[in-house]
Amino acid sequence: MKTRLLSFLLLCCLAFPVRAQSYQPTEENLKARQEFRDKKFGIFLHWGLYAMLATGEWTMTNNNLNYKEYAKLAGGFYPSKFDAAKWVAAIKASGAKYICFTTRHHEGFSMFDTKYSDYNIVDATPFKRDVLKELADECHKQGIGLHLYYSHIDWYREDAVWGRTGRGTGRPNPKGNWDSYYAFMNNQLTELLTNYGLIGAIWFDGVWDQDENPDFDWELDEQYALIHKLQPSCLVANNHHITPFPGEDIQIFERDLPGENTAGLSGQDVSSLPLETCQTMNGMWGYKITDQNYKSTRELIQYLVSAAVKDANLLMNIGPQPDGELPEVAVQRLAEMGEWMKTYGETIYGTRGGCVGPHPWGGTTQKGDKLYVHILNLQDKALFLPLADRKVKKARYFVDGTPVKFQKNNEGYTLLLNAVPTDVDTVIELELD
Ligand code: FHN
Repeated sequence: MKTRLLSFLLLCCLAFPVRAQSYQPTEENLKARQEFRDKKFGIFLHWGLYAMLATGEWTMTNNNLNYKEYAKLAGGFYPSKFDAAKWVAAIKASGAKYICFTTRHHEGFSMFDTKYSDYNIVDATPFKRDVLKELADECHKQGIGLHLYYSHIDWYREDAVWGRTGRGTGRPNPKGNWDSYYAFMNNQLTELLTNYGLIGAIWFDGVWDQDENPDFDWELDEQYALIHKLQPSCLVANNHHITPFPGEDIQIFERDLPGENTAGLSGQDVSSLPLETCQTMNGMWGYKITDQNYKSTRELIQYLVSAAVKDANLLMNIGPQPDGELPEVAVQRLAEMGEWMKTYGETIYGTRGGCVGPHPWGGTTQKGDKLYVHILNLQDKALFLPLADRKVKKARYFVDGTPVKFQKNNEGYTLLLNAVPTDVDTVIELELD
């Protein structure tokens, strides 16, 4: 496995120099990157036919479900309670600034109206509604960004080349027909970037499926160029779990903050691109009926803050139910996060990772001459900050402006707090010279 991964990485490195010279992001794209960094918080939605089986989005391959049998799920998909306005309002209430929606996950079912396959929510289900169109219209109406997840893998289509997953779904030809599948993907991407208004990002997933076949050419350059041609400000993201390829505009981490690798998917270096970490609110991406293991609001807020401290956005996932509603617990978490953001959003939105990096007690975010010290876990009333080369003019509790005393020595400043912090995040605002 290790050798295969190494050859895959080597191949990517060899490919870099050629591609590196050819991609020059446009002004619009560079501006969009900064706006993306300012947003800090997004909500990921994994929704597809798999919601009906309620065992997560990998059920088709995990249980080797035959592709023709699996497709019959579509005939019974009628998410009667789907209400895009309600989804968007609940998500907006959390303080999130964008939604990333799975237009087509590995199962191969298109959750939008597409001319290029009948296996889609309008043509193959009794519901017959383009949920993406409804969602897009609401996002634009309610003023929240829309990003689109798009899988490079397809466990349903016969022309999709087999990777290391989806081998037991009964498709006849492991070799597929790359030219046909590649044209299909690009046609769909053209639809997505033409029919749904302004799209903040295309979020690819699945390149890792060919990690046993390092010579595989996904022809990403051309695909990325197509996206940038159709919507120059649209950011290209690819969750391939390795160092970004040229043509990509942001770097993604899965289930780990940049520079950490507890989940085993994030050994890659942290690049200078805008960063985003995606994480589940419970344990699964797609709806899983038995997974009620939701992270607490405290954990979610602290994760969001920890991402901001590391200069990354958090893309927090929810798996909508088969009836079209967001799970009640998720909606509650969104509301509680939103309450916190109402007070503390100023210390998160529009900030960058601060000059005091991440520490076990928390870390800092920064905007102009304001340094926000986020104390997440400290069993002490004194907090040392290595700020030797900066001058602190003032320190105060962000929440109510109560002044905080501090002492200076050659190495930095020590904040002398009124009490041992117990809040989800005790924020001290420092005014720097
Ligand atoms: O296989 C997918 C998985 O289902 C999910 O979509 C996550 C989200 O980051 N990405 C893949 C695993 O890396």
